[in-house]
Amino acid sequence: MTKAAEAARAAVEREDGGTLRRYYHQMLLLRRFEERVSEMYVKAKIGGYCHLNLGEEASIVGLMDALTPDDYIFTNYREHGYILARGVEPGPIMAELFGKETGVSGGRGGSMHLFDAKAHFMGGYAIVGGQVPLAVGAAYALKYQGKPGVVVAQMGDATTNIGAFYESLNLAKLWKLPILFFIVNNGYGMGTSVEHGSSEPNLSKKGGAFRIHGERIDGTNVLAVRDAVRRLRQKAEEEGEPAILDVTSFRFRGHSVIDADRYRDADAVRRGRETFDPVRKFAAILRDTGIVEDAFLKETAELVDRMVQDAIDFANNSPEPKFEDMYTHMYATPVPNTPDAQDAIRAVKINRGE
Ligand SMILES: Cc1ncc(C[n+]2csc(CCOP(=O)(O)OP(=O)(O)O)c2C)c(N)n1
Ligand SMILES: [Mg+2]
Repeated sequence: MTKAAEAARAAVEREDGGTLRRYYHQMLLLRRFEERVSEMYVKAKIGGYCHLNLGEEASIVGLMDALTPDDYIFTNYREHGYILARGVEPGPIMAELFGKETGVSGGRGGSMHLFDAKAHFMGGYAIVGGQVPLAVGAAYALKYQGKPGVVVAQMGDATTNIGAFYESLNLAKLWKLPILFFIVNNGYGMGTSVEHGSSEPNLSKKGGAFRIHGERIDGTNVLAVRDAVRRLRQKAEEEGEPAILDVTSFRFRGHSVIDADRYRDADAVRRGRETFDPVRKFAAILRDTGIVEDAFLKETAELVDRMVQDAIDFANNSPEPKFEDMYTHMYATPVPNTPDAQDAIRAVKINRGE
């Protein structure tokens, strides 16, 4: 056994069994949800772009378990797992992907724009880096209003090459804001590897010029992620000390569900999936340490399958948004009788086959 594997096993043995079983259940829910989403996309139930969290389950569950209900989360467009792990019901999340009225964003946002204000889940942003300055603004608001909690700015590795990232780091440190920059380092920004896109491949160092502390964390180890987030979260909240977390993982599929992933060697991808599968690794360690038996793994799989099937049924049986509501939830004044608006309505009707 490697040193890392020994340490991982020892950490599991120190942990309470109920907590470990809960993490496994959540990680498997994320896994099955994304697998079925991929299937629903092929069946044309889901339109637009769609990005999956496959391979990132441990980093998501570890992060979310370390947060409190006061905390706020801003993410990129690869966010299905985050809102699920935040405890939002799978049905309205799936319904949002299906563009239905019952979706978390009323069917107006889709896969990249999941949102739930009550859960402090501030969404899904499609513009790379767009969420980062917004998260800094929210952290400023918490500090200004003297409220408890921290803000998490989740992003991908390639996002650390965007200018707004550095402006955000500067203000976060300068103003001593309660914020964590949670970088999901899945090795790629679309078809560009970290080594090709970033002059500093160790992303935890990218706050150096701003005197921001950074750490690299194994994103396939749920306990390692949770413990790092807990520790850094506390410093952010109590001392106004922001931090960068460079959380490594392996991207199981192409960038989005329609990416054929031709720029990666197929054998290397197969090997990567075997080596870095956080769900399988966790199941193996729980079984080897005697914390769970095969029956538990089987029951959990059945339970999760049912939950995701229920979410799909809910989404399928939900109504489409109504035409009369086309201009609700908008900042601009509705102008439903202009020729442009009538064209838009006709286009949607044609799409729906009406
Ligand atoms: C400002 C901007 N530039 C380019 C794009 C196109 N784009 C979408 S995702 C992406 C890659 C981002 O990769 P990363 O930050 O590593 O996140 P990941 O997809 O791996 O989660 C790019 C370039 C965009 N959406 N916004
Ligand atoms: Mg990436």
